[in-house]
Amino acid sequence: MNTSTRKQPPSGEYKHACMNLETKWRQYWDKHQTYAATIQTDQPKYYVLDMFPYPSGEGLHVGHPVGYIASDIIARYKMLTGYNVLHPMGFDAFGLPAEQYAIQTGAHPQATTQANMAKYEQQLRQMGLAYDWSRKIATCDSSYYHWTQWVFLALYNHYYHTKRQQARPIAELTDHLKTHGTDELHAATHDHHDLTAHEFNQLNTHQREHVLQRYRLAYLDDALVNWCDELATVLANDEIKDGLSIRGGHPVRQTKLKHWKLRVSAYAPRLLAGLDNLKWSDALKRIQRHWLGRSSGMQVTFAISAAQVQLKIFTSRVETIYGVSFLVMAPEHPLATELTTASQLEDVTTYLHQVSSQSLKERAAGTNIPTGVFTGSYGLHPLTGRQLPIWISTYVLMDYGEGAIMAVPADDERDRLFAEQFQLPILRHYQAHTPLDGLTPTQARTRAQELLLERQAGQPQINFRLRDAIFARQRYWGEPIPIYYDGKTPYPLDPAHLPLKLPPMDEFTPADTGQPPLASVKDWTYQGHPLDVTTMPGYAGSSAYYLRYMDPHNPSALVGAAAAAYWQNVDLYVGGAEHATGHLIYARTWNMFLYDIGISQTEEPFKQLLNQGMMLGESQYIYRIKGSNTFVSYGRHSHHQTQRIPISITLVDGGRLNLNTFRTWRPEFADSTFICDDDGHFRCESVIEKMSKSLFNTVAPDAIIKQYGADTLRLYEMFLGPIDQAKPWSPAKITGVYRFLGRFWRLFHRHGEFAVSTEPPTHQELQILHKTIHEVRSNTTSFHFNVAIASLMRATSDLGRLQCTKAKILHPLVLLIAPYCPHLAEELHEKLGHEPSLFTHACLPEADPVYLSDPTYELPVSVNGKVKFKVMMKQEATEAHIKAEVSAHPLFQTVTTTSTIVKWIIRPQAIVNLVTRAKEPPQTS
Ligand code: ANZ
Repeated sequence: MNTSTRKQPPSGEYKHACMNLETKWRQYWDKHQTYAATIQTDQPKYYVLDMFPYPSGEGLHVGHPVGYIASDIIARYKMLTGYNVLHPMGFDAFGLPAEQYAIQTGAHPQATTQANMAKYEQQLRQMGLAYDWSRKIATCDSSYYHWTQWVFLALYNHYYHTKRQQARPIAELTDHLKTHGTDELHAATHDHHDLTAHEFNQLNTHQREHVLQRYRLAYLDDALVNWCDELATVLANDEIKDGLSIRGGHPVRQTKLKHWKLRVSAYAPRLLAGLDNLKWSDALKRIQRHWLGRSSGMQVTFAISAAQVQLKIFTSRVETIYGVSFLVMAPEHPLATELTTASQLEDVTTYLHQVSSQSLKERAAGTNIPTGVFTGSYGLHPLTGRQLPIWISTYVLMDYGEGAIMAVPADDERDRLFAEQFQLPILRHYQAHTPLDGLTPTQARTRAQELLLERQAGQPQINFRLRDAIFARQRYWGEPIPIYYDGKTPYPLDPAHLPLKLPPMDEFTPADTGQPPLASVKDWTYQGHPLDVTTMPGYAGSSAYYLRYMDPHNPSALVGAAAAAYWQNVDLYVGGAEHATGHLIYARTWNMFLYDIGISQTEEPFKQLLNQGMMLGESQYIYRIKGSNTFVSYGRHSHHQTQRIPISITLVDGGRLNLNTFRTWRPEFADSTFICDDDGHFRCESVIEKMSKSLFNTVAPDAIIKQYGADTLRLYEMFLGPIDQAKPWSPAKITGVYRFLGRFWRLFHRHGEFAVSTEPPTHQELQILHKTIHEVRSNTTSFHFNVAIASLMRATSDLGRLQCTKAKILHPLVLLIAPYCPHLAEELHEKLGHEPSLFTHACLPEADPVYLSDPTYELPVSVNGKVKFKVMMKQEATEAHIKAEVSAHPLFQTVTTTSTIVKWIIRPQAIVNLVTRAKEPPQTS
């Protein structure tokens, strides 16, 4: 290494320059709208999108930008490789936290959300992310939720045609009902009832609407929901864990409520098939497939001995049909009361009452010790005619299959437990003495299907586990639902009257009655009719936002035809893996629907998806003796007598607690006492885990940017490790990255002055450059950002060692680092005499294969162990070639004039050693 460079302070010059140049370039980009995207039909488009954040009060921590920096690198890389890039950002601004916060503090969600968005935007801007801020959207702006409401109305006005596998206008369905009734009706429904055309035509408007609700893609349904008293809202299954709300940990119970639902289940087959063509990770596809839960089996009909009705069940194991010994219905099954006999009425009523007040948790617990009640009725086995008692139990779920099962205790664990609990028969050898005797399970399945089909007691059925999604929240801070009521019958608003604006309110603590806040708004009416009082759930605003970004200011459409035709869909979507199910299922469903009705141009919204790994923090815990204010140093504590408390990482230095600062951290710790180690120190327990405000282990990016600049933060976050893996934040390593940028900067400077030459580069310099171009390009497009950075680092040291100051090498290097460190790159690009912005005018260099694989190598030739000269050799040279080449070398002659070669030792690719003996001086006679 060049010693004069080494003597300089680690990053002196860059350190002085970086703050000013970063501000300068951010201002430049803003002023010149460098990242504003416009339709360029002669240029290929690239749409790169971040999952937009919910702007929480805490602001961003260093974990959040991992994804934003990754997508930014790709966006900039695409700009430099000829694409017209759309890279927008906005805010998912409706939601419960702002409302909860408002209830606690009195600060209005509108005000806190605005303030939080401003803070987020400022934080994002200072990272130098190439967003087209002119396209910013916030889901809580009425100009945006206008279109969320519009999609809702469109869903309301369509049904799903199961044969065409497409959404169709509800008017077509009405026509069909008027002329054919439900005959030959191929419409997805949650509640099928046969109806003749005559019957339908006899219905009044209200009754007809009641029928249509069974088919609309957005419909009202009276169904079981997870209700949380504390949050006064319905929660989705993925918002609950172990019977408690994930947010806040409040108890959740099941209750019946009429609310809006979206018929996402209708799209399940397409959601499944579509996965095959997406560039998503296998892990993510697996999660989605599991969530969709395709199950193929049979619907089997059991006649009821004493009633006119039949009981339908779903089984995926029809080959076990001879082992059926009883039937079980879910407590909510519509036939539950009908099938209950007089003598069982009391027991059944008690049971149904008991389970209706159970929480989900209690219900889940019931699967270990099953509960249930006999209805008194019997079903007839379609193949054996055997009488099968019909039971009711919570282990059968209403919203799967038919809400009823055939129990095969010999083959199904839950059925066995139930049979044992209630002493029901267990038919052990179900295959013996039946038409399935001696068949393999697959053959038995086919045979059982045939038998049931012959007797018209069964038909093949494909079930998806995916449920229709609840689309309502009993809360204030969300999009109002554009529906009004005439009596109990819902009617849609005229789309021309959208947006239906959220009325200003100051007091929205949920009433004990469970009535949503909007119920207490005076004049919450539409043309004299009361409006719906629920608001849309969190996922509403995020389900089509990628389309709105394409045309964010369009006053008359969600997205105009030209914009949708040009931008198509998202080429790369970057975000957290926690959205693997909810958001990605809803957004795909909305997009498929919008595709069906001609708004979206492609069936899938997100072609490629990158899940960034989580940034882990280092939390600190201390141990308090239970019921006291005395703390015990880590290691001296006993687990059962102490309580583990997370504390702020700012109170700890080198694993030791700063006792005085700790006492002032929280009023309740003011008079704490400490049992320290023998050396007088109080030790804390350090744990690497998720970075989160509640663990006080978050690190904000602001201070780091202030100290080192945004380019260092960007580079550091990408250099920490593979993008898709979780990694701990380790600030000690920032200085290494910072020093690298100092070295990079010094390639262009001598004694603090910009100094670059126009000399032509050497072969070796070109080799370094082109190898780096190749590595940075391929590792950037494959998201191996850390590897690409390592290549840039290697090139920097190699060129530094060669004291290369040549523009022909250094300018391409600037372009290579530009996606990663855009500020630094813009500055050097300008200093090299090029027009800014490099993201508008420059092109990423391409690797010239000539310099990539070096076809020749230098082979040292030694004489008696001492290297005398080197020959250029072809990689594939054989020993014979080598001998010939070496012998032809001019210096070989000097060897042979004075000595005789005794031995050739040839090691291709390594060395040639000549063993020689001095020549006898010529005999003079
Ligand atoms: C008989 C049988 C025998 C079953 C056996 C399983 C094993 P997958 O495959 O996940 O779709 N089932 C059907 N509807 C249900 C409901 N609403 N609540 C609870 N369980 C229900 O699961 C289908 C199987 O789950 C069905 O096949 C049914 O039990 C049960 F050895 O029928 B099986």
